[in-house]
Amino acid sequence: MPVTRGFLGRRRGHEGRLPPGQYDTGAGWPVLTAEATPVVDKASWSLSVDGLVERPTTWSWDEIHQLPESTFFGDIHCVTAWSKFDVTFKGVSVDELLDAAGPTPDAAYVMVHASTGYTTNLPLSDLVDGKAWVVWEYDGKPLPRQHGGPARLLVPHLYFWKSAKWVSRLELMAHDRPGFWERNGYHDRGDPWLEQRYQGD
Ligand SMILES: Nc1nc2c(c(=O)[nH]1)N[C@H]1C(S)=C(S)[C@@H](COP(=O)(O)O)O[C@H]1N2
Ligand SMILES: [Mo]
Repeated sequence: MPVTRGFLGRRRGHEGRLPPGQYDTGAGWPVLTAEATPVVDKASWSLSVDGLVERPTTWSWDEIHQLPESTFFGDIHCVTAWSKFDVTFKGVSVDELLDAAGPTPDAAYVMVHASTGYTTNLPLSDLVDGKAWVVWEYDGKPLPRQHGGPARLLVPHLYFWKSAKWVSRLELMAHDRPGFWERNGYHDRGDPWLEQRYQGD
């Protein structure tokens, strides 16, 4: 019988799923926002993939919903030490967006921009092969505004500061450049299993 990770998670609890130095925040979901929470209207919402791509592409709210939907079920980990188990998000895989835009051979890093000006950087390899999503639903409901609604990036295998709320642009680059928290002392990559919290970790 096929057994999904979610089934195992509910059946067997959370052993082995808490990265070092993290605690289980339980049913709550803390809000961590550096800027003022914006009101982002779906009618004017857009997401662009540009920079080192063959076909710079911008999707409207309706257009992005034409892409094949995909669901993430799993865990998220914030650098401030809370982890949250068994979260469900729905949206589109970043792979779909990159397939449309066509990264050029020299594209190796991505600067993720939010409409508020928040930025975070990642290696392109951390956004491909089913590891990252642009999501608009949490737990079957529209993503709440304070959590990045109408849509945010989701990169659950890295600390949650990489998951930019109110995401508006993925800029493909040849060379790495630090984003907002990375300029302010956070680790460039942020793997929770390696406890890459701060520069030098
Ligand atoms: N635009 C934006 N995105 C952001 C942040 C932010 O301050 N602004 N904070 C990051 C951090 S540090 C974390 S832990 C998560 C928090 O997401 P949440 O408020 O939905 O829990 O969003 C990340 N994305
Ligand atoms: Mo965070």
